[in-house]
Amino acid sequence: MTDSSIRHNWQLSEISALLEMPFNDLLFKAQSIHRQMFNPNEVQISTLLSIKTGACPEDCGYCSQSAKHDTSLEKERLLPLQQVIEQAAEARANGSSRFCMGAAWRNPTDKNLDKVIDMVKAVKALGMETCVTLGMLTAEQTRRMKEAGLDYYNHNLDTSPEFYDKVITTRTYDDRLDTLEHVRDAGINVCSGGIIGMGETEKDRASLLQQLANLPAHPQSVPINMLVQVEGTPLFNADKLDHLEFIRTIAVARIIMPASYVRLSAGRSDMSDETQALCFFAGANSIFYGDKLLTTENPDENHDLHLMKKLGITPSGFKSAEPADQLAS
Ligand code: SAM
Ligand code: DTB
Ligand code: SF4
Repeated sequence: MTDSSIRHNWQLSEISALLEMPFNDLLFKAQSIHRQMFNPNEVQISTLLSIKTGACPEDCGYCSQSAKHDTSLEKERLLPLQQVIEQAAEARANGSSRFCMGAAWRNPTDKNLDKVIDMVKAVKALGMETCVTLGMLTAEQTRRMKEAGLDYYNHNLDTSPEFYDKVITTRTYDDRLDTLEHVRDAGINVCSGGIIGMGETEKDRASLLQQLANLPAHPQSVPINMLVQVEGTPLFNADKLDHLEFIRTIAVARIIMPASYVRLSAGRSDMSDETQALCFFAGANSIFYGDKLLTTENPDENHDLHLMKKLGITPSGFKSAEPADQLAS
């Protein structure tokens, strides 16, 4: 068996042992596998847009958009198609090749899905890849999304099955696994990961990674979010995460899902350049690009372009020629 073998039978003890390796050994292993599978100096970039913000009936303890939490978020109705097209065109002009649209729903109604399908078709017509995250989907709804040409569906497991009910009570872990099954069965690329820094233990992190790696197929994209603490949510003031633990989580995701894109996702605004550089070294090879995630901030584009330039990283999602080089030095 080579280091980069694709396995779906990871034991919790094996994953915990990886998480606990000496840091240098762990990063060396992750980087070695990364190099067997990917160009180590390329990072895929996507732009996010919240197409329907706030007033969500779910109670996810980290989320600014839950109607159950008293956050200062402005609620919005589903954006009109034209506005979505304009935002996607702007993202494309800034060099992004994938456009991800998120809605604060438990699940879309069929009527809402019709509207999202129009958005997917319009964004694809701009020559961009599409990704949406709309909550739970039925098998039939997933087939319709596939027909519309959707490239990726994002639906996170968020945390371990053991810690899950400390964070979310309005939908079950199995509900999430069911949606992932529909997405996989429909032939849409799966984007699924979780959040680190919610007060979970190292064992919970191992257990989340085990769930992801032991799915029938590894998600093509694995977003690892660092909790963005939002005032008014139950997880505001959760114990601050040691960023070295976050980097370790990225490294283990790289090792156990060697062919997947591992996305250094939410939380980059709270990370130093050095922390992000270590995440890339540990095998992260995709990011969200643009100064806003869904409702919270992300590093601005210039900062990211400078960082990539400093690290000699080429944004592989860029359509235009090497925007990192267009910067003044
Ligand atoms: N409502 C849909 C759902 O939950 O499936 C889609 C949108 S939801 C905001 C997408 C993912 O963003 C969540 O599953 C969670 O992993 C991540 N997320 C949301 N709020 C976050 C926060 N404050 N910090 C880090 N990640 C967050
Ligand atoms: C994912 O795993 N992270 C993105 C995307 N999938 C949709 C969302 C991060 C949201 C961070 C909090 C916010 O901006 O509301
Ligand atoms: Fe709603 Fe998604 Fe936020 Fe949960 S994470 S409250 S489902 S928008």
